[in-house]
Amino acid sequence: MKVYLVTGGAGFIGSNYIKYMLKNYKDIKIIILDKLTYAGNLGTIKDEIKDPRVEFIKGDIKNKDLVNNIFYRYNIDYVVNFAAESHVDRSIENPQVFLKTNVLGTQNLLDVAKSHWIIGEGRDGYPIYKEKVKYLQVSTDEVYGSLSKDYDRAKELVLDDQELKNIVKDRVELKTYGKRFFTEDTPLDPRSPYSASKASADMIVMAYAETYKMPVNITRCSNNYGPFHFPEKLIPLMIKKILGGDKLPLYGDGTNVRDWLYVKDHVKAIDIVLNKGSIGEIYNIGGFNEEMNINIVKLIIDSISKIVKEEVDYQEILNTNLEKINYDLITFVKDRLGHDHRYAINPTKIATELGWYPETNFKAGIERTIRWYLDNQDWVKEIISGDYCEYYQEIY
Ligand code: NAD
Ligand code: TDX
Repeated sequence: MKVYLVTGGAGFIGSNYIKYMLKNYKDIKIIILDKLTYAGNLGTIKDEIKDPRVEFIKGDIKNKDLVNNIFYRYNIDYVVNFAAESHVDRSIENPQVFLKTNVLGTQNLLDVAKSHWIIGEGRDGYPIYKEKVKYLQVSTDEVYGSLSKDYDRAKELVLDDQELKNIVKDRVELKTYGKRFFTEDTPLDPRSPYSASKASADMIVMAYAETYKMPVNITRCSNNYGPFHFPEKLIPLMIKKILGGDKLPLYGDGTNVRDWLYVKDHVKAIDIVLNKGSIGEIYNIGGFNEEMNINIVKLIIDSISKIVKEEVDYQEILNTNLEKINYDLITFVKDRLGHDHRYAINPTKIATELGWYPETNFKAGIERTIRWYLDNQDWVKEIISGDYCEYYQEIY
């Protein structure tokens, strides 16, 4: 039986990963380590923590003694590190906690895992590790920096339409805003304190792979959306504000582009990389599903109006009149400092080497997500109490 240490498991993607794993594997043990910051919520994993296959431990990934005790007690085979400060706007306000958690936390996990997994020393002087152990760092496309119309660097792949189609094989619709994409070889060029902290963490992971030959993988995924997404991020924030009849703040002119992937497609990819990924390799994860922020917000407005018009029970949730849910709610506000223009992932490597493909069409995924938020208003109310409210009072 494999024992997984899943850090940040009470957050958005970590919780979706745990749900996926419990559904798809019978004989596993999952130890969740989460500090329960403003972004972590036990309500998100309330059923999972009752499962006999799961142990929940509240704590910090930077705490060496705690992580050491977890390794002694549970004999961990896999570490999947989701724990992070994850919101770009917060990193602009307060960078230090990003460096502490994202960089030093990662280094602490690597150090403890290394000390428990080494079983000897080879003739070449490098450590020998227990068989079938692995550390997986969950990273982001933001480490590659920003793509824009005048952006021209040699290592980004240029793909034509047929090549794009060969990769997604008609499973989902394609939407791109340029021919240039990040590959695993694109040089790191982070531009926000958040992405700089994630890039630093990636470099530390690769340093442990090179220096100590530690068995690691890094995954770099594009923007996720789906259930349990904290309502400070674009999609859940807009859903929440529309239901409340509030103005919808779009940064700058709303033309920045993100590549969106349904969270369930992401967690499946992580499972595949952990099982099949070659040691020491980095895998980009994304779905060729780019969209401008303004179009996303319009799509959410249209979808909510349609669903609520057709299913009258949902009208009780609204704090506004149905007729007021329209594009007039959109308000252009001051741009994010250093706002990256476009992210676009090329997932050829994970598709061709490991057989992973995006499966969820964007419109269907957005509708599913909206319905989830409509059906889970108690979760939204619970998670937005506390620190989150104070932060938003300061900003808006
Ligand atoms: P999230 O903010 O929803 O969750 C982060 C979780 O980590 C929370 O449960 C929080 O309590 C926990 N945490 C924070 N600091 C901790 C610490 N010091 N010790 C222990 N636990 C701590 O984030 P998310 O959106 O689920 O992102 C998970 C990971 O995926 C992050 O590493 C992020 O960089 C990466 N990522 C996110 C996206 C995205 O679109 N959300 C895309 C690509 C990569
Ligand atoms: O109110 C808003 N208005 C707005 O125009 C918010 C919150 C965002 N935006 C814009 C900024 C971005 O161009 O929408 C886009 C998406 O913003 P976020 O949801 O904050 O995501 P992003 O900054 O792209 O980062 C996300 O994807 C990559 C995650 O938060 C990261 O953790 C992940 O690594």
